[in-house]
Amino acid sequence: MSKTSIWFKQPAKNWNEALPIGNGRLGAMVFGDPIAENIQLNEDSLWYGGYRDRNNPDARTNLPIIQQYIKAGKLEDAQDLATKALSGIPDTQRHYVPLGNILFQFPHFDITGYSRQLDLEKGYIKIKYKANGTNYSREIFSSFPDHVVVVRIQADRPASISFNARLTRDNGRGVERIVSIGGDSLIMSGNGGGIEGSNFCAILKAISEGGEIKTVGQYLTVKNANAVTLFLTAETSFRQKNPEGVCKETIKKARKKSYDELKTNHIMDYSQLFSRVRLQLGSNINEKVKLLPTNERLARLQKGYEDQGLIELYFQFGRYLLISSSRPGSLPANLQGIWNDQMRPPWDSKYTININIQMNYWPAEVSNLSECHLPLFELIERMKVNGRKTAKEMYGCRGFVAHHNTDIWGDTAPQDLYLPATYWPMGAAWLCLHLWEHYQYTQDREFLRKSYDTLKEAAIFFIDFLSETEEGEFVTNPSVSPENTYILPNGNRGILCMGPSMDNQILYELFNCCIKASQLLEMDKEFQNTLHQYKRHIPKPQIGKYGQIQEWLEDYEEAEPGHRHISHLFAIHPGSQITNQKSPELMVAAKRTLERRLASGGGHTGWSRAWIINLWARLGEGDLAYENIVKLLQKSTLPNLLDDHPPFQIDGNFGGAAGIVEMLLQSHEGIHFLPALPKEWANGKVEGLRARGGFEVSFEWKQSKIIKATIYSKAGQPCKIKKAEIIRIFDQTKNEVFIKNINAEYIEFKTKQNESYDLRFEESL
Ligand code: FUC
Repeated sequence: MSKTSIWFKQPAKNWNEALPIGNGRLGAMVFGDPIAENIQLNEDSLWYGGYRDRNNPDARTNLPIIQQYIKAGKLEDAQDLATKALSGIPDTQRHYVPLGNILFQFPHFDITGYSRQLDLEKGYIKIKYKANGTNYSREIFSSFPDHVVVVRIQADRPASISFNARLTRDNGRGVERIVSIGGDSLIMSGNGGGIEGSNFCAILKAISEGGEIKTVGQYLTVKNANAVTLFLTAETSFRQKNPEGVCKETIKKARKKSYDELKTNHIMDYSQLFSRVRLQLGSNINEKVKLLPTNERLARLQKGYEDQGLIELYFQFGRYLLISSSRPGSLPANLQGIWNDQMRPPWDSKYTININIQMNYWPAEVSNLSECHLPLFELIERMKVNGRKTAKEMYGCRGFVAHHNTDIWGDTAPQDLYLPATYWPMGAAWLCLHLWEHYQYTQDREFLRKSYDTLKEAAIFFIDFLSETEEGEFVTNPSVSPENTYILPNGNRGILCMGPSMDNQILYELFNCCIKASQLLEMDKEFQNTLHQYKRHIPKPQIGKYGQIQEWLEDYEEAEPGHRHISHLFAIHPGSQITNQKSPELMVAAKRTLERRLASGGGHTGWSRAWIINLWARLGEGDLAYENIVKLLQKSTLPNLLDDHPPFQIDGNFGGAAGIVEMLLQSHEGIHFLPALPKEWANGKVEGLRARGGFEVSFEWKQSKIIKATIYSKAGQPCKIKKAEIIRIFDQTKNEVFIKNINAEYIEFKTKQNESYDLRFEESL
């Protein structure tokens, strides 16, 4: 059993125990049943329906009336009119649908010695068992270089592999054709649904070594083979003019390669990404526990036992999931990554952008998977085109806007008729901060130059849209604090509002990064000045009557003090407007805010819990962050380690993985080692994390103190570090490097591109 693997002693009883594989685009959930194997398939671009212009034609004329109602406190009128005039028509975007299943029947009996493992180091599933006295194995992976899911079946006795397999999709829904080609392949083609839904095609081909292979009706039949390799590929008309032609070409190329060659290609490609980061938490991991199947380890932890190894595994699984669901050229990871078995999945398995999809990408840069971030940027570009139209037609504004959801088409018109979420104009603004984040970690100026217009257009929308309050502040109107409700002093409830704290905090970050980007690129001075002026008028975070960060412009009571969204702490994480250096009093208020949320039942969804981990990490509260990691695993994790909203939703996996890093390393104000180390992780080491400024960072700590670190400079930028005990820095030639004191808390040293630096701390000196 590989050290870093998720494994079971039984086949999956249901989807929540099945194991995911993916190459960014082609995904599968493998159940591993020795007799009735089910490989549930997804292709990331198979969605229901095509693009529709859903912009509400009555928005623009009614917007000033709604805004006036909100200013005058006529909330019911505002909410009633907004529901009619600001909703998209129809009110829902498109949903993601499954591709189908490969169903197998094996004539096996007397099954013993069963195991099923997902090897995270190599990115493939291995199933082993003994049946009818023969040892069987299956290996399954989804290859990024060869664009196929590969299933390899082997046995330790000749001529002992026989099975039937077929391709199916929800009792035939959307399937137009299943045909056999060449006696060893099946083609299933059809349509995702709706008038302009994408066409899809999937091909399953088998190659056997020895024995007989043929198709009968819609079945692929293998008899008495020594070994079998199956290939599955799929395409849709979202990407390809001729999905079937492309599938055939892909299979033709794949079948020219031996199984070993395909497997080596896959492992090389996958592990090149995965192996960049190593993590070891704590030094006294119980070796016996490490050998237990993952579901048993999880059950143990759920009963209250410690298992740092399981936390390491959870972290690496988050990275595995990102590599498997978001690769250059694929769509970004949606609410379920790419893994969905339902025709009408929860929240459409699309892109909720008032926290969820942003959270999916929190581990991308820090955990050294920067290229996995790229699909998100392609989606933003599609959203920009639609969002310009939404900005113009619904708001009469320049720039581009998106609300709290988008879909494969980059639809930007509001989703749902749900007041607490629908009329929130900040989706594009928040997403665009990811462009800046990517730049900060990579220092890729060319990327910044290309992305600048997108950032700028996101900001321009607000130059036109913001309303001035009587106090001279510039605020969004209408908006909401996702997805909370407030109580007015007279006891009435309100949802729509002006300038909720989260909006102000996002605007602060957006304007700041536009200013910084234009300075770096030495362009657009005039726009810089405009943004500077606007920034001054954006409301600052306020402390309310409970000592908390106010969620709204007024210090309203919250209808749900334990609400899962913690929008008003955006400025702590993922933003960095509030830090100990800048505003210690707001840090105290932020702690109070989180305590109140948690005391009232907050963190009850996986992603909410994951956000809390990141927030405690930024607040320097290692023990509290750790407590919430344990709760994430105890309350919001399925046996296959996928996040349980409930139901399955992947954001918590990604947010949880990012939170673990945030506890060990932060870089929003310069590199800070071990900013929130819990007592359970007194010793440990990590290799290959990334920090802003273009640095790759590895370090080791003992008795809760950092003892050594290596910083590799990818971009030759000066490196700022938070002071830690005594520090000395040596370059590659072992010469000591000059350290400049920036202030009482930070030091800085110059770096050369592609050189590494050894940092020595008290213990190691
Ligand atoms: C937001 C959250 C829900 C859920 C959905 C997909 O609306 O409030 O909890 O995660 O997105």
